[in-house]
Amino acid sequence: MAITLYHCHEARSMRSLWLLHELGLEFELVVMPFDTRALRTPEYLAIHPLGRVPCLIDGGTKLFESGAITQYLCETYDPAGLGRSADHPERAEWLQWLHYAETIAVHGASLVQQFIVIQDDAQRSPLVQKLESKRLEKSIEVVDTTLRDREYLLASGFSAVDVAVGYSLHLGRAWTALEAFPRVNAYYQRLSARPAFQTSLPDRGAGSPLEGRP
Ligand SMILES: N[C@@H](CCC(=O)N[C@@H](CS)C(=O)NCC(=O)O)C(=O)O
Repeated sequence: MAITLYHCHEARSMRSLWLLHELGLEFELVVMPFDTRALRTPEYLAIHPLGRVPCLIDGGTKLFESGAITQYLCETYDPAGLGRSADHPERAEWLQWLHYAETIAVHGASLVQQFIVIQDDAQRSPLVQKLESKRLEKSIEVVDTTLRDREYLLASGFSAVDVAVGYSLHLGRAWTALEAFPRVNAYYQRLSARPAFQTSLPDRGAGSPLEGRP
């Protein structure tokens, strides 16, 4: 069955792209500019009702929400590998981290809005910037504590939730230095060295909103 992923460079859809590469699946990639003029066309709104990314089409199945896409891809194409089935002892933890990835990312996304999307200085809010930065740091601290006794989020090793949270750290590091969290920093280095992660990054100058950030 043909898989298509709608993606903007270094957006939440990077989770789905990175996972598709980890799973070694064949797919068509549709890269869209991170720009409402491209994302809110009637054609794309018919695919994703909010005009956001990611959206995945797999034959007759159409899915948005990166967490749902992670779970769907694991359950459909890799039940015993990067996912954790309903009867697996690590299932609850796997689900927790899958969704915790968004807890981290919403703060990064809010900072993207504050520093990149809002272009008029007068419209930016130093208070929101301060609050969101602090909440981002706190959410990363939880990952740092978890990594005290393990290399990946699950004790059994690398799984799809490292892709989900790994993307959130990739986004978060644009706004807060991961060096302040030594275990998270080492974890991010391990994740970002993976060929599937590297393949999911845009070429320089390809127009990512994070371009020019650390
Ligand atoms: N919770 C959703 C978030 C989707 C989302 O907001 N994506 C952002 C990119 S990171 C987007 O498409 N923004 C474009 C816009 O809001 O115009 C997910 O994980 O898929």
